[in-house]
Amino acid sequence: MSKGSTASQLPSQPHRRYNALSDEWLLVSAERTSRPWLGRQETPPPQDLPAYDPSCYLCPGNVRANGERNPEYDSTFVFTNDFAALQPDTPLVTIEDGLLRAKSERGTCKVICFSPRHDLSLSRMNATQARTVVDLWATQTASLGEQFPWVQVFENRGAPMGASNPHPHGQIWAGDTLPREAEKEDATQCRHFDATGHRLLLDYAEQEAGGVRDLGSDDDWLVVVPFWAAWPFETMIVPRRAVSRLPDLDGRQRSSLADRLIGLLRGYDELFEEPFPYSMGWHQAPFDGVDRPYWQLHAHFYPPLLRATVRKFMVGYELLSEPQRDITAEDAAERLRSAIAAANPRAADLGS
Ligand code: H2U
Ligand code: ZN
Repeated sequence: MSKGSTASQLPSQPHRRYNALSDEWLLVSAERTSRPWLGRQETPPPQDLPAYDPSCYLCPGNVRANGERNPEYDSTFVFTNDFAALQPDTPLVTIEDGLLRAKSERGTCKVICFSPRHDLSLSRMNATQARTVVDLWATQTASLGEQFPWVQVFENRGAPMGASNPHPHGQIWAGDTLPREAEKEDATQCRHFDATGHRLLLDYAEQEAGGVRDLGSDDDWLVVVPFWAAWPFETMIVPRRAVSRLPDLDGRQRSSLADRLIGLLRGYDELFEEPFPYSMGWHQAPFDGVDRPYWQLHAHFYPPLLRATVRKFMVGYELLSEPQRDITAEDAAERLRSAIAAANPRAADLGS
């Protein structure tokens, strides 16, 4: 079967798709975007940020909410979140009372500043600067993985995704237990490996590369709108060789990741001609000492916008039944490919 034929067989009428990574189904009902919208309008974020903002709690030399002063850092800067959701010394308590079960959780939360420049979002970085962020993700993962089984690297960008500040930054939360999303992906990847001897996401990359949802993959990385995407412009980045965790990436993979990343993010910013909000993050094999040959590193990007000023609300049906999307993954991929080409004019593909 040729690449893309699966998509062309799909009905334009409502249908459901299977998410092989989360073992969940979602509803695809395209053509709903033309319906009238009198609801909430998103306000475009400010475009002209200063290189330094005296009121920003992440800029070098400024004072944070807890009274501590940031160093005059000139590359990246990491600190323990002043309002951490997880603490390393939480007393261990377990409650088992019939159906009421609870258990304390230990961990830590870091804030990671990508650059001293208040205005230098990942999408505006050059490849060398973006590579610095990739290396930061990897070194922080390695050190937190020595202490905690689960390391969650992520970035919230833009007010619609709850980012508190436009200064380029992400977070890392590390904890003692595999959280819900990790458990789902652990189970599906394990099952696929047991059944086929292959990593699920490497088989998936093989099936998607060069196809209708491909956004400009190279030899090292698949960049794709997943077949099962739930958010309108959701994407995934997956290494095309077996890699379990960020610190395992070699120099070449890191540099090409930096290229793919900025290419994709520039495309996102181009799509609605404004800084594009998203939550992104890396899923990587747990650091719990268990042999998990089936685990493949990958990043998810979950942008909330359907149109420039209209966000996709995951509400009634989505909360109560299952996620539903309004444009097909193939349409989203086509629009993103055009935006990526327009934003990276000298590149034949992503970010080069
Ligand atoms: P978000 O923009 O993704 O919310 O991340 C910013 C984090 O920075 C947030 O979790 C922390 C908040 O708790 N923070 C500090 O640790 N110190 C501060 O002075 C303000 C914000
Ligand atoms: Zn700042």
